[in-house]
Amino acid sequence: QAEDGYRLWLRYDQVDGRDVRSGYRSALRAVVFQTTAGEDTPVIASARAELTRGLGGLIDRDPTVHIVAGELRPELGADGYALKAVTVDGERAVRITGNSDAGVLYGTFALLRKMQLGESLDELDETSVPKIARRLMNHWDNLNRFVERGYAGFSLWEWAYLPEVISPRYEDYARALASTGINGTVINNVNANALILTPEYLAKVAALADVFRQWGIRLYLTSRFSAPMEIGGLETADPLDPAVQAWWDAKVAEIYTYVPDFGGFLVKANSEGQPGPHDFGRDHADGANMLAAPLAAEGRDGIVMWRAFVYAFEDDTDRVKQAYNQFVPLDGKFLDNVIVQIKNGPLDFMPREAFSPLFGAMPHTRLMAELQITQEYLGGSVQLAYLGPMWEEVLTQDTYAQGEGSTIGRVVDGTLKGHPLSAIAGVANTGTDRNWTGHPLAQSNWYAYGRLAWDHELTAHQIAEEWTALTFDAEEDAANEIVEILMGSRETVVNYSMPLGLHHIMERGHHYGPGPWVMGGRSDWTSPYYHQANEIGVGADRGQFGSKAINQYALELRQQWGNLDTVPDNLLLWFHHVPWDYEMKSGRPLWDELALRYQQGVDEVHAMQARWDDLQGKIDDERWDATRQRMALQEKDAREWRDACLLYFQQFSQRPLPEGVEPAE
Ligand code: GCW
Repeated sequence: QAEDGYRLWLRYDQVDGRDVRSGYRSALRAVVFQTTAGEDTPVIASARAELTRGLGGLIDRDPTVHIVAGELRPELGADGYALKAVTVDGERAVRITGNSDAGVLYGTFALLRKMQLGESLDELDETSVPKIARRLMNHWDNLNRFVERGYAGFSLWEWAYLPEVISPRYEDYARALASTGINGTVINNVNANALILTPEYLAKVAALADVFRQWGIRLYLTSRFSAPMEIGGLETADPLDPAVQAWWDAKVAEIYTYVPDFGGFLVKANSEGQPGPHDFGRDHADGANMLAAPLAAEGRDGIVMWRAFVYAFEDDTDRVKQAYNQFVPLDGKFLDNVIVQIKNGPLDFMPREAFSPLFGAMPHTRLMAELQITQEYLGGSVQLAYLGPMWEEVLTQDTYAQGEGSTIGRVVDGTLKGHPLSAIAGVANTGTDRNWTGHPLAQSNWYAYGRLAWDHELTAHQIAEEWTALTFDAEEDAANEIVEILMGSRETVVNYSMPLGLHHIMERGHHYGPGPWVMGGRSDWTSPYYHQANEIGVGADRGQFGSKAINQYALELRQQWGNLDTVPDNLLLWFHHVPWDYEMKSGRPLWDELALRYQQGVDEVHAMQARWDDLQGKIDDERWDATRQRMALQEKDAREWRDACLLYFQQFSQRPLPEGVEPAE
């Protein structure tokens, strides 16, 4: 039973129902893998192994696999696939076509997924092409195996044993990624350690890359900007110094001798104490281009993902404005193989924030989104927050950069500006926990990220349904119930922690519980900087009389969000400082509304617990009980959030709790 968690969504238990089983058996006498090369490659071998594993479990069949060459199908692009019911030697078969072996691999997983979902194969004829070219995981894993903001055990990478000892888990990890279409992984923390670029570590890195490659996954590394000084013996890391450029050129060439299909670098520079080009009087483009040049030399197709998560304490402009201020003047200055990696919000992965205005502001630069799968600000791996709805909200958000319909999804997939290089990143929630993610239901976030990276137009609901069906043996009613619980869970966390656009009011350091009060140290790491509560009201004024952050958005949004009458409740306190007695859309004064939202969050956790209790016996006991226990802790946490925040803000509002809100214990 413990394996239920380990197997993730790749369970392949026997298909229920004799009819369905026999239908599948007769439709799948053989499988044809068709690529332009028609070769049996290591990736094709993985696809075949997965098919054997999957069909063995689902219908107890080891099909004959034919590998054939076919015409290029331009509409499938590099990684897309087509599934089609065909006849081979008079027998029914399914043909999986891709231009590349990776396409066939993704098609194989798609076929197995359809069968796990009980879909018919009879008239099978469909294609699917990923909208984004580089679909990446980001691991904030340190070389000592501590995972920054990781809540599911230690890093999966066993540095001390590599390269000789290869944990079987590396392959299971790679299979899980490939099953959703992920094709790249950055294995180390953006708060980088230069040691990973030394030969000793590169040999270990190469061993991991060898495993991942068989599943169509390219390996990427973070690079510490000051590496030439730390491991190269140079006196400077100035990007315009020829000796520094030469050092990186040689280093990149060396990396390719270890990892011939190396994907490139991810860089956090001049942010939160990390070194960067500003240390040498240069800008982000100087730094990124220096690293990008050798990655594009000699036929290589490596890229630099340069993070826009930058802010400095010394800069006294509103923190949410700083990235835009630093990057927009550099638009057009980055080399073609540089892509700027932007967190969905301008602050930092809050339960809800306005989107980063950079998405609508750098037309001549390739831009990618960084989403956070790990729940740094949404309860670690204790609290349930299915993030599909949050990412759907982000990806469908209109930037109006080119008029209506300029969604973040279209910025990121490159179609808005016709940029050929497109990418997306998700900060991993995986670790050595037996079930990979700690909270059994947090696997849904890993899955949802992968599915959205492939197709950002899938809905969060659709993905939740899929994941639930793949993950649990539940009857329809119970499965629907799980989907509903998942779907509401993120908004519940918003309600009991940071409703109405409140943000960054969590406890410092661990970021887990409430901490709206003053804590010593840097003001930009303390909550009053963000909520600005006083006797008059609460919220950050980012309008024309405040920090003017709103001016970083398109006119349509400036008008909508800048106006108290039209700003949605859920971003109210993100953009406005609002009097405690301000009459909300509900007709209630702000203070009452705020208190009731906190209460609503707690009530929703209670309702969720009751619904979960009813699922006892309808899914396996182990995962049911593990989730039940976490919900008990979440309930305590939710009350703590409500009580701490309301007691704190009440000092300013000086108003009684409205009816229906339970007083603090
Ligand atoms: O959210 C903050 C986190 C840091 C993280 C940083 C970043 C990796 O608290 O732990 O560092 O963001 O994204 O660089």
